[in-house]
Amino acid sequence: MEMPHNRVFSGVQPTGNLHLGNYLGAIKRFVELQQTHECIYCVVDLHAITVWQDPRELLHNTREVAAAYISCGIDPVEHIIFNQSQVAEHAELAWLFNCVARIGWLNRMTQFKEKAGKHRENASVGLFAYPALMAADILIYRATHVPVGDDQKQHLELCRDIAQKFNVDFAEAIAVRGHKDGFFPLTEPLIAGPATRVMSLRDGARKMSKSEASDMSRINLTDDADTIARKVRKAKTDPEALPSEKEGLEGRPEAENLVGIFAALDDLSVEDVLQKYGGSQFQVFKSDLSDLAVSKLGPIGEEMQRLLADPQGIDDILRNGAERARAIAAPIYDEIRKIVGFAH
Ligand code: AQP
Repeated sequence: MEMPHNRVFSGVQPTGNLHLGNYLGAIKRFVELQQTHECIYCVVDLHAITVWQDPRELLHNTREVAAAYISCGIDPVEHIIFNQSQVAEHAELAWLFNCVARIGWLNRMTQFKEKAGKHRENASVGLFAYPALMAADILIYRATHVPVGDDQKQHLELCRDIAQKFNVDFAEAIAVRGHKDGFFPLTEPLIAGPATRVMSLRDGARKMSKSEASDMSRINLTDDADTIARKVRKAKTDPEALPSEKEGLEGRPEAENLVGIFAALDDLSVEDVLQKYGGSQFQVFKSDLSDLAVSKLGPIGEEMQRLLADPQGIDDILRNGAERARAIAAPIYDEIRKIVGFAH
């Protein structure tokens, strides 16, 4: 069994309100990586239920993420799109990783602290164990690279810790079975570009997020042109003109966020954007940003609606993707059983 060299895995939760941050921080990068890597993109429904989901909405949201993947340019024939719960090996390996990961490691996860908030005792066990499932999602394919937004960096570090501990804990059995450099790769996070952390349009100190109560805080992939324009126009800014140099964005989180969004949408660097707009008032910049966002996101939203009109068609794509994902995961999990000493 060969260790893959360029296998990408990543996922998005079907929790509704897919937004510009999910697009620029994750899905747009997923699309680019198809040129150079073997890509497996998952709709992570097992992660979604770490917080209660209405079953009808979960099903719709799962199809919506799949539709977004395809509308943004992911090819479900050349690569793989599927939903996590259809490949049982994710959950099986997650259990094993629950026994490899240490409580102390999970206690340090800032996302759990933020999501559980003051009601920690009331949070689901799944929400706490989330990063072990995420490690299983990646390592059940022995994926080498994972494109994610900046908020997932800590979970990726934990994934590497779990892989390393497994490789050490079972070193002898791994070597006996002929794996020379450990069984799991130390997966590399791919976090790069001008929009790894897109911030709320209402507050430059908060991440743009699906669960934020105010819809004005984010641009949804399904927003129409008027809504996008209104949200950009109303985005919080400061009274100064835009600077010509990157350093001039320091201490101006809202300006920095909008410039980063512009750069990422137009495949430019922040420097390029500032060269063009340095000295301009926000009114001018926002008008161009709004046109740019509408021209990039409008066709995606329209294509999503078209695909969602045929839910059966999306389910077929997910089922086919799941079969192909399982064909990769099953032999890897068989090998893991042998390494660990499960009778088989
Ligand atoms: N604001 C963001 N900027 C850049 N990347 C982002 N991502 C999420 N928000 C931003 C990236 O999108 C991918 C999928 O995210 P997810 O669905 O797994 O969940 P999340 O990170 O919890 O997304 P939200 O929108 O922030 O949801 P809530 O409100 O539930 O917390 C990931 O690669 C993520 O980094």
